[in-house]
Amino acid sequence: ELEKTYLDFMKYILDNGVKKEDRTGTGTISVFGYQMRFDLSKGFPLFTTKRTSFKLIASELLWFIKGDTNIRYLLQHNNHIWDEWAFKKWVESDEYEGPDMTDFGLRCLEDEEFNLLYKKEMKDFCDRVLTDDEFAEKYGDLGNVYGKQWRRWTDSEGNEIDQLKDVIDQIKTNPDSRRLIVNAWNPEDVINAGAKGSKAALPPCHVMFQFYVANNKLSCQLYQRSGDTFLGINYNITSYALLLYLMAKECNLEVGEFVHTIGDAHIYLNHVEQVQEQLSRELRDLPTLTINADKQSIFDIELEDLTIEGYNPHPSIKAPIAV
Ligand code: UFP
Repeated sequence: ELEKTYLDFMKYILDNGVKKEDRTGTGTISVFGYQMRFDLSKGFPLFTTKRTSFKLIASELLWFIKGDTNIRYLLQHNNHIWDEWAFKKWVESDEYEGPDMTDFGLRCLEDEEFNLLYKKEMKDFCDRVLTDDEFAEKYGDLGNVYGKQWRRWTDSEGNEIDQLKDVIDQIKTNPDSRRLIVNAWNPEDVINAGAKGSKAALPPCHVMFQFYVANNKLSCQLYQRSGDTFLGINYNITSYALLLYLMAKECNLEVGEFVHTIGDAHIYLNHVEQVQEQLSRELRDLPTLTINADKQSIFDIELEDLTIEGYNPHPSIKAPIAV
C-alpha cells in the first residue's frame, strides 16, 4: 500500500526522531537519512488520509517543466505555494514602503493584528504581480529555482543547458546509461540563497533525481536534502510520481518505482497534533490519473490534460507553514 509507506515514515519520525532547532525558529523532530519506495504500477500516490490538492501539485510541476521561475503563472492557476518567497524579496527591497514585514512567517502566528496586515499586503502583492508586467518581472521572479536549473542551467561560458530535454533524449537513445541525472543544486546560486540580492530565493530542497530503465519500466530516484514531512513531503511524492508518469509516457515506457531518499526528514513541533490526527485515519482507495493521450510531448502538457478520478479523501488538516 503506497500511502501506508508514507504514514509509517511519519510514525517512524515521531518514535525515533531527535529534537532539533531549525532555521525558521519553530523547532522540529528530525531523523537523518530515510528512504521510501513506491511501486507506481500499483497506483497513483495522491493520498487519502488528508485532502491534498492535485491542481496545486500539477500546476507547480508543469511550471518547473516549462522552465518558468515567475510566480505569475502559478497565480494565474490560483496556486499560492511560492508566494511567501517572492513576497519576502519584495518587502525586503528598497522600493517597498508599506508596514514592516520583518519575520512575517512567525509573527503571523503570534499576532492576529499583524496577520491581518500581512494578509492585505500579500493580496496587494499578488494582484500587482498578476496585472503589472514590469513589477512581475522584477518581484514575481524567484531567480535560479527549479525551472531555471532543469531547463536553462547556465554554464561558465553563458550557454544554457536543458537538463530535462537532454535526459529525455538519453532515456530514449541510451536507456542503460547510469548518468540519467537532473541536478538542481548549483553551489554558486546556493551561497547566500534567500539573502537580499542573492541569485535564488532558497536552495533547492529536491536536489537531484536520476532515472533508471529496466524491463521496459522507467524508475526515478529523488534525493531531497530537507523535508517538511507533514506539509511538504506528501506533495513532493505526488509531484515526482506525476513527473515519472509524464516521463514514462514521453519515453514510451511503463511506470516503475519512485524511490524517495530524504536527508533531514522532520516534523515541525507545531505539526505534531496534526500528524497524530492523520495517523488515526483509515486509508481509502487511491485515485487514478489519466493523461491526455493526444499530447505527444511532455512540454505541451497543460493542467487540463491531467484528470484525477475516484479521489475521495478525508478532510484537509490545517497547519502553519514555517518560512
Ligand atoms: N520543503 C519541503 N519540500 C519542498 C520545499 C520545502 O519539505 O519541496 F520546497 C520544506 C523543508 C524545510 C523547508 O522544512 O521547507 C526548507 O527549509 P530549509 O532550507 O532550512 O531546509
